[in-house]
Amino acid sequence: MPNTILIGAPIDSGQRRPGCLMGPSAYRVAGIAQAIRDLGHGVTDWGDVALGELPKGECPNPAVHSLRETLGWTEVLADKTDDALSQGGFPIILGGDHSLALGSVAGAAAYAARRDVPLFLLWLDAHSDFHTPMTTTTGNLHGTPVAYIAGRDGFEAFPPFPKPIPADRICLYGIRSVDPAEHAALLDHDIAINDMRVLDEHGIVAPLRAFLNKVRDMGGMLHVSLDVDFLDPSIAPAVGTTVPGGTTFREAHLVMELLHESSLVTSLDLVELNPFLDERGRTARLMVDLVASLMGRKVFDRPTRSFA
Ligand code: NNH
Ligand code: MN
Ligand code: MN
Ligand code: MN
Repeated sequence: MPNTILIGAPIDSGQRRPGCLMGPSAYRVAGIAQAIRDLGHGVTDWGDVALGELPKGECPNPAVHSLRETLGWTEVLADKTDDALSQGGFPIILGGDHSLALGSVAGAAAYAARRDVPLFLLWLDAHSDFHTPMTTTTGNLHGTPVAYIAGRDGFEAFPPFPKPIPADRICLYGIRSVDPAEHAALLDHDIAINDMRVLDEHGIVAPLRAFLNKVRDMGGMLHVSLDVDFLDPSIAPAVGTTVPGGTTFREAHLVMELLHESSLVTSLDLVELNPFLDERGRTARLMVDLVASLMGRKVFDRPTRSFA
């Protein structure tokens, strides 16, 4: 397992409720580095990324806010994520709202493109985040990264996405809130949409296995973006956009264990944690425990457990 590199991304600007910028501190207080070390992995904490001078940029949609901050974060996080991968590391980006994925996935895509390896994306989220800056009605850019990553038009203010991920290499998982404009656009793309209807019928394992098998067959890299609202609000209250009917404690751990057994995950975002909304740190601790499952923590370590 490569050395883990923690990258703090204290970002609030992709939405309107203050608090996500405390996310990186909450993960550190909840013991993320030690939890990973306890599993025998090396950990280096690069600290929190700072914004430099803001790039210029304009968007014709007047609803969009904080565009220049978002552009600034996108550039700097793309660079850091690419750097971490180029050093042979396993980057974990500690958010921060989901707009950080505009940068982290761009960085992973730039790295993958240079090495000529196909990049896949697993989006664990209640939301599809498939707006463009032109279609968003809230103006919150945390609702746009999947569209940027898939190469949709409307991101003219942003750096061109290094090598857009083809729709059939993107898997949305846990979806239960899609806006009309996103819905229409998703019908035009071949993205795997594992909404809760699909997961209720097929279970949490089969659709994920099918996607992971595809990643393996193509020798791909896999970026996982974990939004706190993927989880049911009853177990993860510290998020601004709670949606009922999310994954349970056990389902979420099972997803992480399958990801671990696959050995395919090459970078990870932890996003949308708002510690101001938490109850005695329980959401931050749950997210750290999920990371531990993804990195190999088990109750009982069976000597041979092949990933079929
Ligand atoms: N679709 C809504 C919007 O664009 C909500 C997005 N909120 C999220 N995404 N938390 O994960 O504003
Ligand atoms: Mn660099
Ligand atoms: Mn999201
Ligand atoms: Mn969400």
